[in-house]
Amino acid sequence: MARLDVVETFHGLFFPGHLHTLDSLQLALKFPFRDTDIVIVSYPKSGTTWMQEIVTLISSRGDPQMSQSVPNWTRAPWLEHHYFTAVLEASPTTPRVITTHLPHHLLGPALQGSKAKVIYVSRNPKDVVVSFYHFHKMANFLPEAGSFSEFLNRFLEGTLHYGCWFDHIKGWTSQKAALNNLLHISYEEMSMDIRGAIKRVSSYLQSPLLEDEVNNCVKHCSFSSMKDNKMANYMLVDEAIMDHNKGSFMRKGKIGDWKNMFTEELNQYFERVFESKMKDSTLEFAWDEKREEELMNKSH
Ligand code: PPS
Repeated sequence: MARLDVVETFHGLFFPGHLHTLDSLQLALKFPFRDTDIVIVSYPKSGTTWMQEIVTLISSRGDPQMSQSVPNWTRAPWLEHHYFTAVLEASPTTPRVITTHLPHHLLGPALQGSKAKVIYVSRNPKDVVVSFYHFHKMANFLPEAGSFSEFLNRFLEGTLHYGCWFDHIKGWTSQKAALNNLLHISYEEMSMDIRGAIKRVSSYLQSPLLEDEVNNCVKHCSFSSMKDNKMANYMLVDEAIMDHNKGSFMRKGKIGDWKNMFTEELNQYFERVFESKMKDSTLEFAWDEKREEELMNKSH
């Protein structure tokens, strides 16, 4: 299934046809979740692969055997991808670990009433848009990125593939969703204190770990370990689909890289849109400017 130039439009959002069909998207909305399922939810480029690695490592008590022998899309498949049903049937993980980029207004109803454990991963949207921009350059199933300012404009309008970042984070972290078994953790928290983040996730998943096991999780989910892990770094994906000469999936793994791409003017524009779109939100962000310097210094 190549369909590299196909775009699926579903409920007004665009999805790459290489990974999605209208059928696979429809099926996702009707998925019968089990109370034992672990669901990793994120807007693209927010730390999804990192959380897949963390959850895999927690489930195997720090033993990297699974995370180093099974690709991330098999051990934690995306609910909305066309291969999902086949992969899940042969799933090597118990409990099942399911990943999704779908917004809450689409997936919320399927989760309603389920006790599935949702882990929502967010990231500073300025770093998200920069990471997404670079990813568009290497992923041949995504549209041309264009210039960074054009791309940023599309991000802020919510017209990029997978939809609007603002709707995504507000939808999933709204009080209604929060009551429904949801752990919200940010990329910045993971960067600043990975040990604490692993403990938070393991305690949420009711899989307490011994100190040595936490140490092993920390070691195997580091940026450098994952960059070398073919089961997480996407090097298994054919050149025709991801052009590894044009960039790496495991690109920088840093906080604050947006400062290398945003001009002062773009930053002011971003801040204006952010303020207006988030004015109805009470979320507090770990990427608050006050803490950013500290986070950047601590990040590898
Ligand atoms: S995707 O395509 O939506 O699944 O992408 P996603 O995994 O959400 O995000 C990719 C970015 O996460 C970075 N990453 C990490 N950073 C720090 N430590 C670890 N272990 C790690 N694993 C993945 C990855 O490098 C991408 O960010 P950028 O800023 O592009 O480097």
